[in-house]
Parts: sequence; structure tokens; C-alpha cells
Amino acid sequence: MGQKITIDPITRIEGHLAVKLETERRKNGYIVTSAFSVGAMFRGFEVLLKGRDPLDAQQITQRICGVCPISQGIASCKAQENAYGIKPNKNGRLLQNLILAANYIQSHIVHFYHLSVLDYVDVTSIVGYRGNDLELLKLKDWAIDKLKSSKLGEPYALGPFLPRYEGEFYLTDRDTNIEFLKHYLMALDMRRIAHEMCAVFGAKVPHSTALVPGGCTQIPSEERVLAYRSRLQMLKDFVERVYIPDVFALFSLMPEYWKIGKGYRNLLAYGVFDLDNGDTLFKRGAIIYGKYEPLDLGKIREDVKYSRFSSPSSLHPSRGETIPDPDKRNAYTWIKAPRYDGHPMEVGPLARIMVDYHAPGKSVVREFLDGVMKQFNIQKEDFYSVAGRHVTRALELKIIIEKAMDWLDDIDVDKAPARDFDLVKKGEGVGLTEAPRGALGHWLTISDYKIDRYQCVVPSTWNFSPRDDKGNPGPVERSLIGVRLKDSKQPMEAARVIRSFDPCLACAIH
Ligand code: NFE
Ligand code: MG
Repeated sequence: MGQKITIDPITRIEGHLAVKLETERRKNGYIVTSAFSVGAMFRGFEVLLKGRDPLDAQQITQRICGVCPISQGIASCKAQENAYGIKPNKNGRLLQNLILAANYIQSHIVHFYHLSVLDYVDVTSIVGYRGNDLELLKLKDWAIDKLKSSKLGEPYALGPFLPRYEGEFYLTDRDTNIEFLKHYLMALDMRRIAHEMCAVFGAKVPHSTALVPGGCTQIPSEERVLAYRSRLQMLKDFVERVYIPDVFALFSLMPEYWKIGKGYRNLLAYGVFDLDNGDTLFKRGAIIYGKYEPLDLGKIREDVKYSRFSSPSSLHPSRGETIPDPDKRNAYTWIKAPRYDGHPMEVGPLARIMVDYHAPGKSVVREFLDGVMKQFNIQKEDFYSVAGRHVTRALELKIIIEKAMDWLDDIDVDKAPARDFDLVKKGEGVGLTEAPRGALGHWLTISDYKIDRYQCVVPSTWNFSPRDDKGNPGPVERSLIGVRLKDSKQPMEAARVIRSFDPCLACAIH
């Protein structure tokens, strides 16, 4: 007999995502035969933007999320820039890139250390710590106290290190576990430094007040360039000496995760970090069943047959509608189902890296990817996996940080940080960027100087989408099929697959 399993909530932060699994019993465990991704909440940003001043949109849409607000702000600026017929000036482009780079660094560090690593690392190993590191000793005292005062396995026993499964899931070597815990704590500081760095030009974090169509409101003084650079250097050291080595070490210790969580092999990337020649640092495009094709925005539709909306299904986002219908029959989620030419598409670091690798022209990732394949003795195919998603996420930070150093050098100090523009009475625009979690698009229609329509198609909407009108599961739903669970009460293997996509439900439902 199979089991129906619900993981709820799946996320350690970032909203109410549940995943329901159907399984079949096998000799040594359960195999997932079907999965359902459930966004259990409606927010309605697209509805509340209607009738407002378009210039408010880059502020309001940043409230979609506290983890990737900058991407939302930049997508919104780009949609307006497109409608107003402008591009940022040179400083504006560089400052937007630098603010976004800071947000990527904080987001990836949080994802690995604070949202994912405790699926692999045993936080209770700290009880056996014998060293004299003050931070670790504090953690040890705290853990001893918690474990004494409540029975292990009770949900409150180890908060905030939850959800946690009890069982033989974790790394076994005590010193390795403790090393990761030390880095978990260091990463809290790194996250703060990345936030400060973001605020140097963004003025405020998480929701930057400085992002505007045409650039940024912060004049880049020499002091600010220095303030950014000194923090970037610290983050560079952490990423190169701690984060990347940790990700590599983890998947050397658990190499089976190069084979788990494959999915459709359909990837989509819009390109991100604008360069002076009009290209993007990571190139845009789509990969369908492993084959590259150039990006065609006309191929995007959002299905809602299984989503709690009464608006028509299969609309292009430029004509999209959002009419909530909480009681809709057969609908099981508040997430829409975006499709590209009818295909469910995975977005995120794996998509950015693979698209860049396959797109025509010089690839910034080829050398890295070839190096990883050699080091782990794996094929390109193996990147479609839990390990592949984590490794590409870490590696892209190295490239972004190196480029950010150049962008700082390129700034025209004390010169205008934005381009002027005129508002338009009527117009349409699309703003495409890549959030840390993947392809992000905002579609805007302006009428009588007001927002007439605003549609966001967000990374976690792509990844965590439900069945489409044809009944095809979303990318995460598909990647779970075939995953083997040792214990139906503690579906850790499935949780690892889901978290490799870096879920953000707040974003997905927006
Ligand atoms: Ni709330 Fe987000 C990112 C965006 S994910 S984190 O990255 O846009 O859907
Ligand atoms: Mg939307």
C-alpha cells in the first residue's frame, strides 16, 4: 500500500508552501508517484496596483518579497523604462547591477546556510563540541538546554532549526557537522554585510527606496564606492573560501544527489546584469528537453485550470487577469501555471548557467561547468539534480562578484545616477530580469497616466506551478516523481529536492 504524505510547511521562511505526495510501497521504502505543489494563500499585488501611479510600482512590487525585493523593483523599473522608451544612463545601469548583485549574494547565502544546510547537517552534533569557539559554545549551551527541557522530536525542541526530521539522514562525522554549523553562524554576519552593501546605493534594505526607472537616486560618491568595495571584498572571501568549498564538500559526501530530482530538463532564463553593449552577463534563452532555443516572449501563457482564479486560462501576461475564486472546483493552489510554448519550465541558477553555456556567443560559465564535471566525474545531464542546482547557485556568485568589482571601477564618481524621462499618458512595457530564484517578468499597461494592468510572472510561480490545462505537472511536481523515501513519516529526500529550487511562496502567489 502506498501512502499519501503532506509536507506543510516546506519552507523554513518565505510563505506557506505545502507539497502533497502520493507514493507506492517498495521493498525498502516508498517511491513518489505523483506530487502536488500547493500555495495556500492569496495576496493580490496585481489587483491592488490597478489605478495607481506607475511610479509607485517599483516600490509596491518590492513588497512582494523581503528576500528578492530588488529583482521585483528592477523588473518594475524595466517595465516602466520600456513604456517610457528610455534606458538607464551608464551610472544608472551600473548602480542597478550593483544593488542587484548585493541582493543575490545575501539571497544565495541565506538559501544555502539558513534554509537548506540543516537538511544535511545535524545541529545536535554541537552537543559533542570540545573546542573553545565562543559562538559555538553558546550554541552548545543552547542545544543542551533545549534537548534537556523537551523531548527530542517534539516540534518545539529545536526551534529555530526547524522543520527537522529525526533519523539517519545527516552527515555522520561530528567535526564536519560542527564546521558547517560554524559557517551557518558566520553566514548570518555575511548576510548582514550583504544587506549593508545593498543599502550603500539602494538607500534601504530590504525594500530599496533608491531604485527608479532610468537608474538610481543615490549619487555614487567616492565614499560610497569604497563602502561597497570593502564589503564586497569580505563577501568575496566568504564565497570563495567558505560557501563554494562547503557546497562542493557536501555533494562529495552525498554524491547520490547528483542523480536525484531531475525534472523535465526544460529551462528558461531572461538574461541578467545589463552590460554596456546591450547584452546581459548571463545570456537569455530557453532549453527544451535539453536543446537550446532563443527566447520568444510570445510563447508565454499562464494557465489557471487548477489555480484558484476565475479569470480566463492561457492568457499572455500582457493580457493577463487575476480574479480570485477561492472555491473553484478542482483547483488546489493560488499559484498560476506559466508555460512556455506549452512546456513547464524550470527557472533559477541552473537555468541561467545552462542557458549561458548553450547560447551562441562567448559563455561566462563554460570554464566553471567543465571544471565541475571533471572534478565530480559527472556529465552535463547530472546538473539536472539537487546537487546541480546548489552547485550552480554557488558558482554564479563567484562570477557576479568578479563582475561587480569591475562595475565599481566603471562608475563615474559624483555623476548623475539616473536618466530623466517623461511620463506617458498611454503605453505598454515589459520588464525582464532574473531574480536569485530565476526568470522574473513584469507586464505593464498604462492608461490615462495610471496603471491599467500589471501582471507579474515570478520565478517560484514557474517552478512551483500546478498542473496546466493539459494536466502536465509543474517543474517541481515533476522532479519529485521517482524520488525514493526511506520513511513515509519523514520525507527528507523529497524535502531536499523541493528546497534545491529555493522555494519562495510569498513570491509565487504574489
Ligand atoms: Ni521571494 Fe523571488 C526570487 C522573485 S522567487 S524570493 O529570487 O522574484 O519567486
Ligand atoms: Mg502573476
